[in-house]
Amino acid sequence: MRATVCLPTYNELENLEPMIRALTGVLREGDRVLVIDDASPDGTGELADRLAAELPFVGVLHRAEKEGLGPAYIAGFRRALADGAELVLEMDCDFSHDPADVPRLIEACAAGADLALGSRYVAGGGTANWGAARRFVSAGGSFYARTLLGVPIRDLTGGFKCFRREVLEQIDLDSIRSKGYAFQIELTYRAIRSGFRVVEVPILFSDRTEGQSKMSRGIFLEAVLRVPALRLEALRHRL
Ligand SMILES: Nc1nc2c(ncn2[C@@H]2O[C@H](COP(=O)(O)OP(=O)(O)O)[C@@H](O)[C@H]2O)c(=O)[nH]1
Ligand SMILES: [Mg+2]
Repeated sequence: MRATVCLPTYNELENLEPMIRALTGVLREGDRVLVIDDASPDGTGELADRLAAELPFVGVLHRAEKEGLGPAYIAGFRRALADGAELVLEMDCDFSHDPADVPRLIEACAAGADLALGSRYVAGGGTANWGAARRFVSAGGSFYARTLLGVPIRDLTGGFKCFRREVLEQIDLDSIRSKGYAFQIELTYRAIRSGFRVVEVPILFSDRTEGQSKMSRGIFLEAVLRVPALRLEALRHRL
């Protein structure tokens, strides 16, 4: 199954080239990388174009402005599907997600999963160098979402995933408004509600060492509010 790794970037100048080089070592014949850059002021988009000119398996989608992770991924998914990808991956470009784990996500889908989630909160998974407070907030967020939505997924906010193309074809991507962590929760929830088989694959998540996080209070609040809204929407559908 041919896979496309979608790599959203905003000011990842230090990380992009090492990431593409690392992916070169793990991807198979026919797999692709799609960089989705929202006009990064630091020149990440131009670097992506140079890498794409050198490496035939790399493509670049340039977007006019920074709109958040959700819209960037949706644009990337559409491009990957149009290009014929059978598997579509999501991955951060800051090395929080280990490129060496990509084959394990692909294998989970090859073994029958419709959506494989890189998971910090199943046996064998975890976070490197996180203090107790941060672990509590992140695990608490997944607990909150899992409980309100009534789904058995331990890590709902992670952004390291592998979808079979059928999942993205089935979900109405136009209707997704979430931009930050809520986007991750919403996609997984919709996949489960559509009857797809979702599995969690343990991963070790590390903090970025280069560049800056784009996490904000707004992204956090969006997730807190979107979760009950998603549940209400699902209940209304059932009536
Ligand atoms: N294209 C695009 N990429 C983004 C945007 N916001 C974040 N990213 C990228 O998404 C990935 C995860 O973002 P990051 O800031 O590390 O989020 P965090 O891991 O939650 O702190 C990184 O590769 C970012 O460059 C955005 O608005 N547009
Ligand atoms: Mg990050």
